[in-house]
Amino acid sequence: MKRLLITGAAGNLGKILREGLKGYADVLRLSDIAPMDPAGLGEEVVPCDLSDRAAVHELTKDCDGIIHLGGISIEAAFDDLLQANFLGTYNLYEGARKNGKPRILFASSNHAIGFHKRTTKLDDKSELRPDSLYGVTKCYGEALASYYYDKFDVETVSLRIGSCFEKPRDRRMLSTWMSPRDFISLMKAVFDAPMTGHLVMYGVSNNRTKWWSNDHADLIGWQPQDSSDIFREEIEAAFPAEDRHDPAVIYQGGGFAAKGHFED
Ligand code: NAI
Ligand code: 15L
Repeated sequence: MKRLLITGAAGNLGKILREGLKGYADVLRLSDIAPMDPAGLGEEVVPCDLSDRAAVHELTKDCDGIIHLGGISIEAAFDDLLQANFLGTYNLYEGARKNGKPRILFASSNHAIGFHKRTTKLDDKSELRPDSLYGVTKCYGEALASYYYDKFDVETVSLRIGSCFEKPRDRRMLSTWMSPRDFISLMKAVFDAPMTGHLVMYGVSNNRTKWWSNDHADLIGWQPQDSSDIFREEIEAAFPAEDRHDPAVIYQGGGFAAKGHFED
């Protein structure tokens, strides 16, 4: 891998990958609208607003792979999501199409399917049920990825990330957690795979309880190493037992699904 572009490089996951993918590509091209640390050895820092099509066209030149993390990562006003997530992701795909069609990792989210109940086990074929406008932007990104593969042969892994943090932050995350280490190994598997087509996957560690089947992850040979179980006692002691009538507990999307639930 000569040059790997990471959008959203100033964010939580971007910082994890900046460190974790050191040396994986000859050059990591790091991009964000927010300030980033200066480029180190084997790095290029290229500030860019994803909603600026001409700038994204330049940004996506000469890349062998793209990890698209950039955009708004929580629920937000439609007009803001429109610029960063809808327009930004379109610009990214157009840039990729016109600049040699590098494979893309699209950071989708569990909030694309967050209105499924926790008692339903999902896989890559499950119906999209977004739990927020933010989740709708992720459904759109997955649809765009599918379209750009079918029509233009741009490959994508659409990764429905659960909760990628140092450790789970509440009881829900005991099921949705993905360790940073598993995330890094997954990124390598995505770009090492001989082919992916458009593949939908779940970004989740090997937790004891989980709501998503990732059997098709075998297609790219990824095996998560970590499990939230080592945090279970600590989390269960810190957070009260869950109320099974609470929408945040009924639905996989948790607070994203519960917020504004059946309200005006
Ligand atoms: P984050 O909010 O920390 O990082 C997102 C980055 O995108 C920020 O640095 C922000 O400045 C940048 N950005 C926003 N608008 C932009 C624009 N118009 N142009 C250029 N850059 C822009 O989010 P995080 O946690 O690092 O997540 C990364 C991606 O993964 C996001 O797309 C998020 O939706 C997705 N994801 C993350 C999960 C997690 O557990 N951290 C779970 C599910 C999905
Ligand atoms: C997401 O999509 C968010 O980007 C992240 O901040 C977490 O809230 C995560 O989902 C989650 O569901 O835990």
